[in-house]
Amino acid sequence: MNRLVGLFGTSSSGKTVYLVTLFNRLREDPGGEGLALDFKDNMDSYEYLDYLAEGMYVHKEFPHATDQRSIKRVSFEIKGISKDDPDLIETVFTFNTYDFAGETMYEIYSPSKKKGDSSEETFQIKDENLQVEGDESYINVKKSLDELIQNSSSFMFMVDPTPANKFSQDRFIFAVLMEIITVHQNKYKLKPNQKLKNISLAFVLTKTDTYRENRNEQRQLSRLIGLSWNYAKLYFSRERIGTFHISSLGVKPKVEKTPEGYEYQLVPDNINPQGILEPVRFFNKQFQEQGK
Ligand SMILES: Nc1nc2c(ncn2[C@@H]2O[C@H](COP(=O)(O)OP(=O)(O)OP(=O)(O)O)[C@@H](O)[C@H]2O)c(=O)[nH]1
Ligand SMILES: [Mg+2]
Repeated sequence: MNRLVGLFGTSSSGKTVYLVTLFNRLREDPGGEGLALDFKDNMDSYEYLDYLAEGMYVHKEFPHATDQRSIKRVSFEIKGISKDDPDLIETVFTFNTYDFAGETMYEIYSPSKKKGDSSEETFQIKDENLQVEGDESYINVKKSLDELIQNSSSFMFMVDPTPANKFSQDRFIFAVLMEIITVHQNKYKLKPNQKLKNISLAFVLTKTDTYRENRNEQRQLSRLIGLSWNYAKLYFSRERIGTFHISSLGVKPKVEKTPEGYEYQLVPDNINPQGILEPVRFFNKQFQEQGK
């Protein structure tokens, strides 16, 4: 079983901001939390996150909504450092994802899409990781996402507590779950009514700084993504489903208005992420158990 985690979430659910604050936290305090990042052969991921971190922490700018036509593979290893023996690197897993525009993912997996639509052509986009000219720098997004689903043994879903469209968010996550189930049932030749016992799922409620009430994650998930949540409980093993609430910022950002009346959020000066390491610890534990 590989140790790849695929990250999914609709547009604006907080994927990119999460990756940046996680990066910054573990970079500031390598090993202090018993966890460290290792970029190894993934220096482009390092540069990408470093660039976004500078934007957020120095220039106080949120990452732009990830460009629909761009695609960024973000890949790093997370190492667990043993508490008993700091010289020992205990466990390792690779966090491998594409920082995709949620919008693009949504269009691809939206089940309302008519069968027979050629998503093949619609989703040929430039791969910024590839430094070659011409046709070869274009990759098929649908194929990359399918590959991510095929190759990952675990999945993380970012759930926006204040989605632009609640129904769309649920439908999107549901569609991705269906894809995961189909792909893995085929891969391991399972019967259609068999659970996927080896796959771990983390449902992560983001932006919890924006509300006080209702910290009960399962109740929140039922309310926000009822269909997906029920489906997950049905097809995956209960011990392999983790639920979390996080705030990548830790404080509610102030809202300002441009002279034209357009509202935007200011990056707070005192970013103080809450709970962002919990999903990482969950995967670490899941992989350790699988490894036994
Ligand atoms: N209050 C609050 N807002 C947040 C938090 N994290 C992200 N946001 C807001 O949500 C917006 C979208 O976050 P992103 O991380 O860019 O979302 P994304 O999932 O990468 O979205 P796409 O790239 O469009 O798919 C940010 O610009 C912030 O305004 C958080 O912890 N708290
Ligand atoms: Mg993004």
